[in-house]
Amino acid sequence: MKINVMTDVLEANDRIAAANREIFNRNRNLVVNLMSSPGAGKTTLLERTAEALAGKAKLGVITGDIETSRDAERIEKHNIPAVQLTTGTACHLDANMVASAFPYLDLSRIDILIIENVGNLVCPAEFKVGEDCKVMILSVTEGDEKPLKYPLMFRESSLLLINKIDILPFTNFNMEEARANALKMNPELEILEVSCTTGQGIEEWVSWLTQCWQNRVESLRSA
Ligand SMILES: Nc1nc2c(ncn2[C@@H]2O[C@H](COP(=O)(O)OP(=O)(O)OP(=O)(O)O)[C@@H](O)[C@H]2O)c(=O)[nH]1
Ligand SMILES: [Mg+2]
Repeated sequence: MKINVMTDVLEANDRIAAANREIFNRNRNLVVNLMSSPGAGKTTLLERTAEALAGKAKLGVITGDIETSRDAERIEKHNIPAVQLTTGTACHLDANMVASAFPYLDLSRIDILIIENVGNLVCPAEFKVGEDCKVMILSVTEGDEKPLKYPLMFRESSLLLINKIDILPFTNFNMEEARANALKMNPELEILEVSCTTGQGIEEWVSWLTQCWQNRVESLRSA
């Protein structure tokens, strides 16, 4: 007898993700699963997003790390509710881990919930958590060939943010090559170039996000 453990694990995860989805629907949340390799700039993007959305939409964050609550503490400084999930050894968040944050967040008071996944370019893309969409960050220090080597995350994402463009001149990152490689993996992928340090491109990212939120509100209204 042959048991496909990975298929069973993903099916079990999908059932919990569907239950999360119902909770997000009831609370009218837009939910974004934010993924990247370690250090690409997820938390810094959330800090810039918190500043840009202040007074416009209510942001909430669930953030996953192997250890420490440093990321949640950084986000809370911007007066955003944030729950830190520490996974111990797990290299991604799954639907059950995300559900374990619900008792600590008032979802009814959140418009846009961003789930910062564990820094890892592979496993987070495999596990649905009940999100509306996946957004990923690739920073210019990681190499323009990464879409070819780690295709799944690029395939699963709706938007790619190419971050740290302020230091582009000091790297051998070829922007055209990176864009072409990413689109080869996913022709539908939207791409924005940003710098979370200088703020370049953040306005475009925030208008992408608020458009998604408006679409979500509209579709819930007509459901
Ligand atoms: N030069 C430059 N540095 C950046 C930019 N965005 C983030 N950083 C720096 O990159 C480092 C990592 O940023 P984080 O936001 O902690 O990255 P992260 O993806 O949340 O990291 P993990 O949660 O550990 O996976 C920090 O030192 C940031 O200041 C950027 O646009 N330009
Ligand atoms: Mg982080």
